[in-house]
Amino acid sequence: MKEKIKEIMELVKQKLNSIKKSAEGQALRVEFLGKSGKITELFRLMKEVPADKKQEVGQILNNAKQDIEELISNKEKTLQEEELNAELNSAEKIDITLPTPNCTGSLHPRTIVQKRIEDVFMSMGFVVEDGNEVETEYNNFTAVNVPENHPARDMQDTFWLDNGQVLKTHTSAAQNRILKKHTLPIRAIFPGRCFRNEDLDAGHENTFFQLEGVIVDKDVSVGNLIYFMKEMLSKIFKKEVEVRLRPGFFPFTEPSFEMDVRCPFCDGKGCPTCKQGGWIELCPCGMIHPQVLRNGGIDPEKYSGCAFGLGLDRMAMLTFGINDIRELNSGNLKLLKQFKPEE
Ligand code: FA5
Repeated sequence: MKEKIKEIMELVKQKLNSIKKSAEGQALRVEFLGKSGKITELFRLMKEVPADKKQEVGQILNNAKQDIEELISNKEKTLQEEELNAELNSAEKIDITLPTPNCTGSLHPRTIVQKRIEDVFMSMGFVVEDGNEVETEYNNFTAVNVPENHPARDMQDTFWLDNGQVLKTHTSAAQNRILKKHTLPIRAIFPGRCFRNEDLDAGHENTFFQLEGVIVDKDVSVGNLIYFMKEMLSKIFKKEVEVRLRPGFFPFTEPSFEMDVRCPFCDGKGCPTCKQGGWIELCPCGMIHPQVLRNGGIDPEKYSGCAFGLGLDRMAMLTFGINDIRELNSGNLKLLKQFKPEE
């Protein structure tokens, strides 16, 4: 047996001397140590070794196995280093300092607008929060005063999961969590992806984005709401803007409004963007309903709040003159990469 092992070790060394690539090491491992390898075969012969020699022979075989593994691994390591050096010195070098020719990515127009709006609100002391895309029925509907069987649920038909949760239909779904999470007073905005089972057209997608804001403090009034919205819009459109409120309806605000902005593109004279009407319908909003405050653990006798839900796609379309919302989700790079953050 000892002779046999000596022969095998010689063979291993010879074969190792002749290999030129690190990948060839594995074939040798199989040849000598694999299931039908030469050393494995010897282990099978152990049953023929007399009992008093078994321990000694077993030890020799195990040592041989370890030595072969070590020889192969060392050779592989040496060859790998040589291969790496050869690659680094080859003519095929990649110069990572070279500028990439016209293939850098760009921000999506909606992301550009979202970042701009976030910056303005952060400068006014708002925190930016995140919301879930999959929500509980409670957060999406019940917590914001839309109980089961309320007709307002029909206005926001959505996609239900087997476990009873929903793809959130509006960013208002995060209101309850945010009211509970923050200590008063609260100034928070929370952008997010929303989903509705909609008939699609140039203004409606089944997947779209909103940016919601809530302000809760002592004596918050409609005046605060108008102030913050005017500030934000003036900074976004880079000019003083005029807004107006029309009555609206949402179960989670009382009173509820639709906020319009005097068309910043024609100063209200009438143009294709405002469909000649001089005003652009922009943002539903209102004073947070006392029950919604109560659901969020806030005493409506002591505190009041206002909230708004801006359509981010709509803002992006207005800002960049895109006239069909479906372009925003189209993945049409020719269109999408035209827009720059500093525009
Ligand atoms: C709401 O979703 C309310 N949660 C907004 C709100 C928040 C009101 C806080 C009061 C207080 P509404 O369904 O109108 O409201 O949607 C708000 C905005 O989201 C719309 O003005 C529109 O810009 C955008 N939006 C709604 N549905 C779609 C859609 N299918 N595709 C694209 N944008 C949409």
